[in-house]
Amino acid sequence: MKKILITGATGQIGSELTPVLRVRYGDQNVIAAGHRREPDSELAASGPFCSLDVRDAAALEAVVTNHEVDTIFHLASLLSAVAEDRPQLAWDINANGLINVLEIARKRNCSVFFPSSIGAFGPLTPAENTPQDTIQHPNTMYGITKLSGELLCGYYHKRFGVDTRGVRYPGLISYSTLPGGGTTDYAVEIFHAALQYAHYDCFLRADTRLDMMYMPDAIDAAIRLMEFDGERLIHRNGYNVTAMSCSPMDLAQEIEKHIPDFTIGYKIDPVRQGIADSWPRHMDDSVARKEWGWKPQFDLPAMVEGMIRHLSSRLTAK
Ligand code: AKB
Repeated sequence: MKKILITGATGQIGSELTPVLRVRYGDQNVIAAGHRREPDSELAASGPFCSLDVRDAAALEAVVTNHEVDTIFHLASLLSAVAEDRPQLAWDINANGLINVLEIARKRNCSVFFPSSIGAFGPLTPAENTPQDTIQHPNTMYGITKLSGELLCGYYHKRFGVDTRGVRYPGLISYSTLPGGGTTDYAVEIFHAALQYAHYDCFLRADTRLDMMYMPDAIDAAIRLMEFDGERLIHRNGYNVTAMSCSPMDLAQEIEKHIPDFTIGYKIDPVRQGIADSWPRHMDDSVARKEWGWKPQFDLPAMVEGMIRHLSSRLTAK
């Protein structure tokens, strides 16, 4: 990786991956691209930033060519709940955007990182210890675009030799950027509400257990996989990766250890509950551990401690 383009750089993963890659590869060698959302001042000031809609193949090609990009972290995507609300738009951004990225990667010999998701699984998937290779059959538009993405990345590698790689992320938890329109967003919102109001009304049932991961581990997974010797990768795309499996009730109990008067209530959103019920409860990520050394650093108590510490200092500084 010498010249890196990050699409969706202003989003939940991009806004944390960009600074880490800039430290590692040099500010000028990491081009952050975002659509509509204004970059925060740090992101725009610390290196090149461009406004880019991944559905615009010509604009994408111009950025890749002008900056001599050799690696693309393609993070631009609609999340599950918003994709269910606007399925045609989700297909356009998530699937057509990815095809544009893969095509330019084919032409310009770029490596591509594509984040799939637990959303690529569906109600027929074994929910406990979900194997790496298993029945998927997602029943949401988000899941359909993520599964198609895994397959397209595999196809471009086999057919055209494009160096595609990717993981299936669980719900991601971070203190610096709020997610937007996901089913696992509750796991971030709960911290903001706990620190500001000591109460949170959760849109998923108390016992809805899903895989989760603290953002530093998610960033580490992306970089570790992209820096790994490609010759030694067998699966390449759609690696199961997880760090913990917890429900809203588990998370609330852990938060209570830091904020004793914290309370949680439940106001179920049937759409997001339906999506969550179709996802695995806990993935088996042993293939990623074996093939490229994936190993998360943060379990539930360590993540909760980090979130409360960082978020409270941010809220106090405001
Ligand atoms: C979402 O909830 O849509 C995402 C995901 C699990 O892919 N966070």
